[in-house]
Order: sequence, then C-alpha cells, then structure tokens
Amino acid sequence: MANTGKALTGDEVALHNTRESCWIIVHGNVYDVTDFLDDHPGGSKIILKYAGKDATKEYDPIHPPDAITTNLKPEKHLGPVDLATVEKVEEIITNEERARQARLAARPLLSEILNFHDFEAIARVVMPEKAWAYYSSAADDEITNRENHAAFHRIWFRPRILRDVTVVDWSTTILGHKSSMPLYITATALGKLGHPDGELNLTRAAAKHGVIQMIPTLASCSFDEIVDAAAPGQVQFFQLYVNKDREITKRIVEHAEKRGIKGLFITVDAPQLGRREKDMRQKFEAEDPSEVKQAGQGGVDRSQGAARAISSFIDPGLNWSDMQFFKSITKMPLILKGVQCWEDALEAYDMGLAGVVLSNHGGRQLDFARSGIEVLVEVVVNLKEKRGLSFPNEQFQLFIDGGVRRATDVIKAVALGATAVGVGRPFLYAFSSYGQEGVEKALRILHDEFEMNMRLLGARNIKEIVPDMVDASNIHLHTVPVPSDNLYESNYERLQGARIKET
Ligand code: 173
Repeated sequence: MANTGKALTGDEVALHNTRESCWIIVHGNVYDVTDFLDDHPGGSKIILKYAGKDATKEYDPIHPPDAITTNLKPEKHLGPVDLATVEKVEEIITNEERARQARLAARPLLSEILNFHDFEAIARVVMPEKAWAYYSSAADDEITNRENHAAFHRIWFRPRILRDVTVVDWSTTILGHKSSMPLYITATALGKLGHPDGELNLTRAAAKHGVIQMIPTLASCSFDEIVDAAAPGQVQFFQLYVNKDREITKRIVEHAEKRGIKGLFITVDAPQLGRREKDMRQKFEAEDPSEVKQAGQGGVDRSQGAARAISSFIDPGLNWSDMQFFKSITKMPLILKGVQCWEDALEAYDMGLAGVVLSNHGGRQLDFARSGIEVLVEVVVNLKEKRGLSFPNEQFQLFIDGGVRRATDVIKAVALGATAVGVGRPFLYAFSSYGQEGVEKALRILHDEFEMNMRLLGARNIKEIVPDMVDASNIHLHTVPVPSDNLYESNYERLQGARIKET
C-alpha cells in the first residue's frame, strides 16, 4: 500500500494484526513490518504482540529514534495515523513490576545520597531488570570493569601543607572550552531504558553545572532533540560509531558540525561489540527459547542482548587510513576514543589528531584490557621520551574514562597528565533513579568533593595538581587482590565448620 498522504485510522491499522500482514504504529506513523519480522534482532514475537497496535512505548527505550525509518524500505512507511482513533494498548503490570514501582516510590530522599555508590545501589533495585542488566553489564568475567575502579586504589596522594587554600578553583578548559570541572559526561547508549527523558536529563543538568556532555551515536533521544535541549552557548561533543556506509557517516558528521558540536570522539575499541553476558541472559529469558536456538544456525542472531542487536552497522574495517577521510569532511577536533597503549596514542599524535581517550569502553569490550588510568602513565612517559611532549597539553589532549567514582579519582588523573576524565554509568544510575535532579545532585557531590580534596591536597587550581602529588609507582602491578569472581563462587556452597546440632 502506498502512502496516500491521508491519515490512516486505528481500525484500518488494527486489521493488519497477523504474521501475514503486520502493521505497527510508532510515534503516530504506521509501518508495514511484515517482511521485517524474521529480520528483527529482537525476534518476531515482540513485534507480533503489537501487530495492528501502537508499539511506541515498547519501541522507545530500546531503539535509537531513527531505527525503524532506516531499517524499513520507504514503501513500507505507510504514513500517519489519526491517533485519536487508535485504541490504547492495555498495559499489563506484572507483580514484579508492581514491586519495582513500590521500591521506586520508597527510594531515599536525594539529601540522603552521599556519593556515587549510593546512586548505584539504589539504581540496582529501582531500575527495570533489563535496563540494569544493560547498563551495568561488562565483557566476559567483568574483570576489566572491576579493574577500572580498582586501579585508582593503587595511586596514593603526596599532599602539600601550609599553603593558603582559602580559595580553591577546579575549573578548566577542555579542547579550548570552559568546563566547571576536569570532567565530562561521556557517551552511553539507550538513555530511555533508565528514564523516559533519556539523555535530556544529562543535557539539562550539564547546562546548570557548566559541564560538557558527549552525545552518543546510539542515544534514545534524537541527536537534534539533544542539541535543541542545550542552553545557549552550552558545549556538546559527539561520539561517533563509524558506519560501514561512509556516506551515512559523512552526513552525520557534517550535521553534527553544523549544529555546533565542538569535538568528534571516534570510537575505536568496538569493531565488534563485546559479550555482555548479563545483558545476553535477559534476552534468553525474554524470548521463546526455540527461536533463540534457531537463530544460532544462520539468520539473525537474537541471543546477543540489546546492545549487539543494534550495533551491526558499525564498521569493523575502520582503520588508520580513514583518518584522512575524517579530516576531509570536518574541521571539528578529532579524538580517538578507546586507545589502549602508548603506541596508538603516538600514532594519533603523529597523524595530527587533537587527542585520545584512554579507555576500555567501561570494561564492556576486551576483558583484561588495562584501565585508562594505567595506560595514561605509559602514554605520558613515552610521548615525552619520543616527541618531547609534556602534559596536560593544549595541542594533544589526553582523556581517560572508566571506574571514576570520586573527585579524588579525577584529581589523580589530572595529576598524571589528563586534561579531563569521562564519567558514564554513574550519571545513568543517577537519572535512572532520580531523573535530572539526580544528575544535578551527582554534580553537586563532585563539586563538594573537589573543594575539600583540593584543600587537603594543597592544590589551589588545576595547574597546581602536579605529578609529584601522587605516588603511582605501583600502577602497573596487578597484584591487588583479584576481585572476587562472583559468577564462579556463587556456584559453590561455603564449607561448613563445626556446628552445634539443633535440638
Ligand atoms: O557499550 C555499549 O553498550 C555500546 O557502546 C553500544 C554499542 C552499540 C549499540 C548499543 C550500545
């Protein structure tokens, strides 16, 4: 059926409610997804549940907004529906969901939240299970995920005393743009899984606190929505997943530049998405197991969790020679996100890029990749030795992300030469449990931590946070206790000691 331009009615759409003819409504538009059913990475079952109906509520949290329009041929876009004529989809609230909503309603006041760990603890129990699984999951045995945090424990301070620290100032510039702290909100996908306003929670809170937000390629809100929500003059960066189709990438990059984005962070650590088993298991439970198994033998693999399902467009062929292409299509500073050794940082410098993010993607890609803070140390040493650079450096900026939970973590990174650090999950947890106010509270917590810790360290401004203020001599030693391996250990019962028999 061709799009005639006249709005369809709910009754017309409702007729197409079978596998043979399946129409769905998303955001007031009708799509014929009959031929797409078997290609849907999330399986056909979930689409058929909404056949002939409005699927917007189910669609929104787990798809980037343009997923349906880019995946379906234009002739399958059947045009608008008169929403007044569409029957509301009856929401079935499970007992589990009811219990979750009760926990959400009973969450502590924001004033009782003292640190980032508190947000995480609350998020874990108030988020929908699927959303928690997706955000918190990491690759394989999640060793790198834990190491990201643990690595900061191997760095200790050497504070200076008897300096007048009445006034302390931790504001800085990132890629030449003012930031109230040496920290930015890094890119994380699918914000609406955690909260209906998704990434806009971050944009609005960032505006109030003068921090920079990096907009993800795979946001739940559209790129333009996020840019439109920014306050006048608010600085935003953009994280790019490079599409196999370079024309699409070119369009995205040019659009970002036109909309005023101030830095392009090209993700280079995800030619294939890592195995996040917590996320994958959700999928197994949600789908008809026979369908999942079948998919293993050819066809669309539906066993891979939410992230993998929507990442197939990412180009594993991306390589160094593509950098020339990026230089030719944009004047935005180019930064590689996901560099994991000094050799690649040096290469990026030699290519004239603006910087690198030393990152392992929040432990979500290669398990046993080292932490960003550890890699920072070797990058600073080698770029000094081989190119005479000192850090922080205006021309070639070093960033790290992963495991940051305290202002002291940020201060350690700055002391070791980073311009700024990225923080991802903690802000997701903050808005998943408290919306925009949660993110604002998280930023206020950091503010207070910076003020106190800079005083205690004897650093009055960012320039005074120098390498001599930290002892990172153990950073490369991975001899800290191996984090307990919960997956393995939970399979075993504890040995019992002598016990008094109950009578
Ligand atoms: O870490 C991620 O989950 C991620 O970067 C991603 C990539 C592709 C699709 C969704 C998320």
